Amino acid sequence: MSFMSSNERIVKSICWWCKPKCFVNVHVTEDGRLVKVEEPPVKGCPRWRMAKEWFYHPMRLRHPLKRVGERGEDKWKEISWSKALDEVAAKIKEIKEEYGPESIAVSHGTCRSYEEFRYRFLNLLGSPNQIGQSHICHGNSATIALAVLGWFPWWYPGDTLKFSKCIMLVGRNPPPSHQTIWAAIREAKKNGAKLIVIDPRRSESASAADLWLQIRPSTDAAVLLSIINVIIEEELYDKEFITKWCYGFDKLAERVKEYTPEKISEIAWVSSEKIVEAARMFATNKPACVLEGMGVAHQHNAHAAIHARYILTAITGNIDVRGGDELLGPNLKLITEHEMEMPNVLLKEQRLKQIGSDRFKLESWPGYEIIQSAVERVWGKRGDLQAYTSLAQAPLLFRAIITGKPYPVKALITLSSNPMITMPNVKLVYKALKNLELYVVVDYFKTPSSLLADYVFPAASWLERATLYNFRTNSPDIKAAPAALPSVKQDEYDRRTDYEFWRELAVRLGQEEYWPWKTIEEVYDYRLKPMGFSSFKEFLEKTGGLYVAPREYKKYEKIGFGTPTGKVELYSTVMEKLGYDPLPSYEESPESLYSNPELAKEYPYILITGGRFLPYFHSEHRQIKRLRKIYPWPRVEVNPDTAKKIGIAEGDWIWIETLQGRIMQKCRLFDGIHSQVIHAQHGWWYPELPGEEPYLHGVWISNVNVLTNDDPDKCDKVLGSWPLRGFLCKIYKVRDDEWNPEKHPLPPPEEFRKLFNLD
Ligand SMILES: Nc1nc2c(c(=O)[nH]1)N[C@H]1C(S)=C(S)[C@@H](COP(=O)(O)OP(=O)(O)OC[C@H]3O[C@@H](n4cnc5c(=O)[nH]c(N)nc54)[C@H](O)[C@@H]3O)O[C@H]1N2
Ligand SMILES: Nc1nc2c(c(=O)[nH]1)N[C@H]1C(S)=C(S)[C@@H](COP(=O)(O)OP(=O)(O)OC[C@H]3O[C@@H](n4cnc5c(=O)[nH]c(N)nc54)[C@H](O)[C@@H]3O)O[C@H]1N2
Ligand code: SF4
Ligand SMILES: [Mo]
Repeated sequence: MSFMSSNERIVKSICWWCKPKCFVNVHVTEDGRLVKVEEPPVKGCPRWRMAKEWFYHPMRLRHPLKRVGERGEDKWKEISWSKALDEVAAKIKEIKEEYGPESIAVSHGTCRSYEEFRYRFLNLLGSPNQIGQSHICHGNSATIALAVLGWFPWWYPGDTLKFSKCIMLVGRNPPPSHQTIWAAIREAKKNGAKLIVIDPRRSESASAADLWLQIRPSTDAAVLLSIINVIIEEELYDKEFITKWCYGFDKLAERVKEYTPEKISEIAWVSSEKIVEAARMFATNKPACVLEGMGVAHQHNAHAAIHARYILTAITGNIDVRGGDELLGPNLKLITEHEMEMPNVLLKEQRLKQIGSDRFKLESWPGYEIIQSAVERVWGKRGDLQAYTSLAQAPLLFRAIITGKPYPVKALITLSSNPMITMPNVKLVYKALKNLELYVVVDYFKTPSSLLADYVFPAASWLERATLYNFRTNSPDIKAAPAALPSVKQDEYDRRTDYEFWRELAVRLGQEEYWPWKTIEEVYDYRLKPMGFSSFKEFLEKTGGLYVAPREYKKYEKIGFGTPTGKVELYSTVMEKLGYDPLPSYEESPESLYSNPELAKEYPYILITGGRFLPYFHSEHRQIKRLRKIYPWPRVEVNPDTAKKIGIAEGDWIWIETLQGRIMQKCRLFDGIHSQVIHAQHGWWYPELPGEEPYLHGVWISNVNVLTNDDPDKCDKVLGSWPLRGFLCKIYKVRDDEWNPEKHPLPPPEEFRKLFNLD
């Protein structure tokens, strides 16, 4: 902390507006007002300039709110924190007594809050029911990695990626999604690295690639298994590593025999030459790594594609080497985020009740117990958070809220999550949220989800709270920063950290002895003590907020792998034990041109959703005028030949329709997409439209999750993750006599309902 002028100081803070979590300098006046956020060291960040507008925005929540009208009427009264928490705690107690603790659930979004306290709260309460985005956002990758490698190779941009000689991006596009990773890839490329991109679109990454495989969506498992087939056929694998450290190579070799490039070429719409070229390029340039992203994680068959991706780096000898899949291991002295979750306090009988864990067993309690005990045996501590490796399945939980089966779920707390936009099948989510006895939201802003809540709590943002981040326990490193601004400002706002929210609720529910620390800084004092720091403050002073542990490679030569066999499990004994196929295989999507030709007659295009774009982050920042000026409306990418055939042009509003419903976005002609593939953006709502029903700040108009199908039968059968990409749709023009978001006035309620098929 250094002083700039007499009434301004600079605090080195950690920005959580998106994934790189950059250190940024925040300028603050002495009386606690934000002056500005300085430009971060990351090129191309579009958000830092919006800091002041964001922080002082009129839709930013200032005080806790209690609903006074019906759900969805957008009528509220301000209430104090203590009164609101007393009332919420009393209601939770009542629900717990009547229906059991499992009837109380929590939902999370992408990891940008204190992830560790949700399960601490739930485990102590006795509920196994946390749902969230980690099921589809790297949590599925982390779970498979822990199962087959015994640790999750955290894609750590700066210090490993730049040493790679071959980088394969599978369904991942870092230029808009993760700028620091892209900077490292560019550095590696400058040093001669090859870049292979597997993506149905000519993304920014594909444009820069040495080799681009433009595949049919959701065929990644087939393509990766075919690449493995070539590597084995041509004996390009690392024989020594496989003999010493891999389990099940012979069975794998047998399995991939049928995945010949010729056969897969037909399935995946990519030439066999390119499959062979990718295999050779990957296996002969070392070290090599794979970064898989949401193009893979959001498929119906995600587990197989992700498993194949880890097999690929393993058989080429790229595990725990610099520039490959580096296994960092835990910080053995710090009290980790995972330890803070207290998974062991939940009784066995409660674990068994986790919704979906009898059906989707890998990323829920049954898998967690087998996977993490092997990890702990070898590394001395467990890996990635329980909130990423043991979850209730969201689509089944929402159904339980509606039907009461397998048992009633009556209360939901969503903290740092906006399910009305980011969960699949939002019409069902809407029905579920309305059916709750208690719905609590903790957020920075008013959102469509918060409109359905009984209580809305204003969260202190990253600018108003201290951070100590241990990479979800996947790394020994630590990133930390103090709060830059006060979270409470008399007569202006009264926000609390997410930690204080959980603690205050927990204390009211009799968990006081487990939450002895009043503030998040006190928690950090406690967690850092075993590392020899007397306090969080001392840690910041001595390290400047960044602790990087010394690196050591090929640690398996000393300790083995954290799997049941102690080896890399090409053939997964964990999956076998849980009753699944231990090897990956390709399965056609249940809703595709080939599996459902009848449906394809009416819905002839393949829809992919949610490819990242700047300047937005998921559903956030649509309130920020500075950003809306740059990017006012949602875009759907359509091949020019397709557009011509249908009679639509650049900039037209078009309807996108699936079996679930229809929405409208603006057409962007793009010749980098196949003529049968459509790519629609996600995260769109219109904060400027009214909050009351049926408008709900425009949640039904352009929100792509109106279209996604969360039918549990269509979810990944091992992980329970839901498909957000690769299903059938049709598109057609919004007629000139129909309304669109650029037209005024807004249609009256009944007309609006009709237009968007709202019952
Ligand atoms: N169709 C489709 N759907 C998708 C995706 C897709 O590609 N296609 N992507 C999926 C993926 S990978 C993800 S991760 C999810 C993201 O899903 P979410 O995490 O739900 O989305 P966000 O809009 O980032 O954030 C939700 C809310 O959290 C609030 N918030 C942010 N930080 C904090 C905090 O620290 N504390 C509190 N209390 N609130 C906070 C924000 O104001 C915002 O309202 O979306 C998923 N949904
Ligand atoms: N600007 C911005 N940055 C973000 C976010 C954001 O919302 N906005 N969200 C953050 C979060 S939570 C996440 S998870 C990351 C995700 O970041 P990434 O993992 O990079 O994911 P996406 O950009 O969603 O998708 C990557 C690519 O997958 C392709 N794709 C679609 N279907 C398929 C398929 O079937 N196979 C293959 N191989 N590719 C396919 C898309 O064309 C797209 O180019 O981004 C993070 N960064
Ligand atoms: S918005 Fe993202 S890229 Fe920009 S400073 Fe924050 S974390 Fe870094
Ligand atoms: Mo994500």
